[in-house]
Amino acid sequence: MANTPQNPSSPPDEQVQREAASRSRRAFLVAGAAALASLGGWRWLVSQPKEAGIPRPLRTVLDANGKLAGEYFSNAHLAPVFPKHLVREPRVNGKIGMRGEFDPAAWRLQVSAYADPKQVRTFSLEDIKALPRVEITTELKCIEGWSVVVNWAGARFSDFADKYGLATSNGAATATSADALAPYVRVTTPDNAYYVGLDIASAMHPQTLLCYEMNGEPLSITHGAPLRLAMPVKYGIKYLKRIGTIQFLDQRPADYWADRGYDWNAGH
Ligand SMILES: Nc1nc2c(c(=O)[nH]1)N[C@H]1C(S)=C(S)[C@@H](COP(=O)(O)O)O[C@H]1N2
Ligand SMILES: [Mo]
Repeated sequence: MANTPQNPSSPPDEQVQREAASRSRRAFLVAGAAALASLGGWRWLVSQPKEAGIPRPLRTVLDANGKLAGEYFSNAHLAPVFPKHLVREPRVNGKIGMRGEFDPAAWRLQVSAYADPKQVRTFSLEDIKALPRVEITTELKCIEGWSVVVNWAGARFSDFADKYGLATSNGAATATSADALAPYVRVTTPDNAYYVGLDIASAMHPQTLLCYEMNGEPLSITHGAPLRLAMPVKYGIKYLKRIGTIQFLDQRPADYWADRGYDWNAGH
């Protein structure tokens, strides 16, 4: 992990300006969404009907065989999926945290679990690939106003967290009560220059993937190899490329674009 941070405080101006311009175009939408957003995420989750003491969506997401997921999540809760023939190659759109030397072969994912935040656990790409492979064809929507249908393949974030007991306060694979789960997740590039904050419900959403393939090919370096996020219920700003670290946290983490004025949730 010998990455040289490349001026993390000075992101590419051009992209900042483009994203900022889209922000003002979208300002009226965001204002309207803010009221909804304040009811969203964790608070929405804990207000859900309980099953065995766990808010039902979480119980569902954490269910090992995944069978309940399709029953509980209606289409309204899932981002729409598309036929595979509609996929296109997305443009490479954002290089923050992706400058400098990088050796994917030497890459390791560094995780701070909720139960043991001081200890850093490392995972290889093989560990991620050993989890059930999930494919999904959804729309990647950028706040700049474009969208493209992309086929993603990888492991469910929830399968990863569940298998290694990363999200629970006692390190168990599955939460036994809602407050045993970390409320937030922080994901960063290896150099920490790009970072996203996620509420646990979005991170554990069944469509949130740790991706290693895009449109049937191994992920390219510019699209985030060896591992990136895809979360179809969010805008592209949350699809962090080149994941270096994942932390499960009590406090709402900072988010690169939220720090620059954009809606922290960035859902759609
Ligand atoms: N590390 C990193 N990840 C990132 C970005 C970035 O600047 N750096 N930009 C985001 C934005 S704004 C978008 S729209 C998507 C675009 O993904 P793509 O480049 O694979 O098309 O990546 C996201 N992930
Ligand atoms: Mo974007």
